[in-house]
Amino acid sequence: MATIERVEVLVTSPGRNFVTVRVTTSDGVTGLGDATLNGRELAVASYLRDHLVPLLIGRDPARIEDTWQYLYKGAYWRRGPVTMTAIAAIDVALWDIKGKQAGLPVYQLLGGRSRDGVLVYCHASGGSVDELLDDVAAYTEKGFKAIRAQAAVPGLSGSYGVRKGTFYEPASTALPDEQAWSTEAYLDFAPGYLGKVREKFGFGFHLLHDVHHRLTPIEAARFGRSVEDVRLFWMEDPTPAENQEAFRLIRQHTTTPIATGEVLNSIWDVQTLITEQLIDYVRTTVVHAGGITHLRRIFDLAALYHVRTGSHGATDLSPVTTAAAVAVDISVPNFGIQEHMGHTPETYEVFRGTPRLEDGMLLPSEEPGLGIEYDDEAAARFPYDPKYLPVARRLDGSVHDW
Ligand code: CS2
Ligand code: MG
Repeated sequence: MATIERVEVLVTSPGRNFVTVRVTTSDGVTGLGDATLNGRELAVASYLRDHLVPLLIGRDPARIEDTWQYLYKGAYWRRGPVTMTAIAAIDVALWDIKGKQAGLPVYQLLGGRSRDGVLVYCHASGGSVDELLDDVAAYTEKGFKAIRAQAAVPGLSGSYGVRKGTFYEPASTALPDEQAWSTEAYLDFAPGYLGKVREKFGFGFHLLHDVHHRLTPIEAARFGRSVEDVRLFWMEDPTPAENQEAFRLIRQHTTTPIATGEVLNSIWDVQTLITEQLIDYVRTTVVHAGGITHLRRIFDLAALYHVRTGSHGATDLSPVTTAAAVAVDISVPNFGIQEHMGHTPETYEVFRGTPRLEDGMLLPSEEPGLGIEYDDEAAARFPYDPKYLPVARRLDGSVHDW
């Protein structure tokens, strides 16, 4: 029986910071898992190096479920982004190994294809409404069938999601960038530009918007109501989700579909949201919600309540996560949509073999496992570079949800 012989924690920064786990078995098979937690990367790297690696050497790599329970229950201190990202990386690496040992792509181990491709959405943004409209035009020409729209609110440095250059990278400064925010200015401005997108381009594609946790429940209810004619595919993270019950108030006032979950890490963090049907899309990911093993549990619960999947897929989730996400997305019955921002050319120098994008759909690799190779030589060229996510401050100077 093969055993786990080596577990490496690889840190590199090709275009941005990534932490990757590589598990190697005694018969020379390797598996990769993403362990990147934006702005807190080294906390996960240490959790892995100092606490999980010693527990894995000599174990049977084939016992994925048992290893998951061993790491989750054995920690005593359960849940949370650092723990669940570390467990996720090991879990995904073991699925990669099982696929390679079986000579099958991971999606075949998860029950095979339930659809021909994975519908994705891209990010259109603009420092002005005109810039946003140009960006939407560019993405529709590229064949995208679903587009997220974000524009800068005049006078506010803290508008979320507005790209500078080719890629949107929120963690770009050596210390948190403190950005000015006004909910009033946003609520007065955002519904207007979303309406303009529909005016110019019609309803022939899905339109999404990320509120990014910035509103109180009643403000979110008002926002949802103010964009009902825009027929958004979803409004995302309308209010912080620590208090799941808060979504009841939003639900009472608007039929705009709601998506949340990218910062949530376990089935317990979304249980009320799903069982009370307070959301329409759950955005938990393989990398931050305990890997393929736990994410499927979340999605199975969601399926019982007609909640669809809408996994997070920003640039700070590595191509290993893209491949694992596509393996889950193409097989689960209640798939909704997958976020896909893409990565920088440097990132693809290190991570080879990312799923193919065709006509607004991601297609899984047919290679055994996840089909991603990690280039150590390339990775060595990009040393870790500490970066922080911004902090939003209201006009009175107080800290606000970023
Ligand atoms: C966002 C992300 O893509 C999204 O939906 O919410 O840009 C998010 O802010 C970053 O991934 C945080 O690291
Ligand atoms: Mg988001």
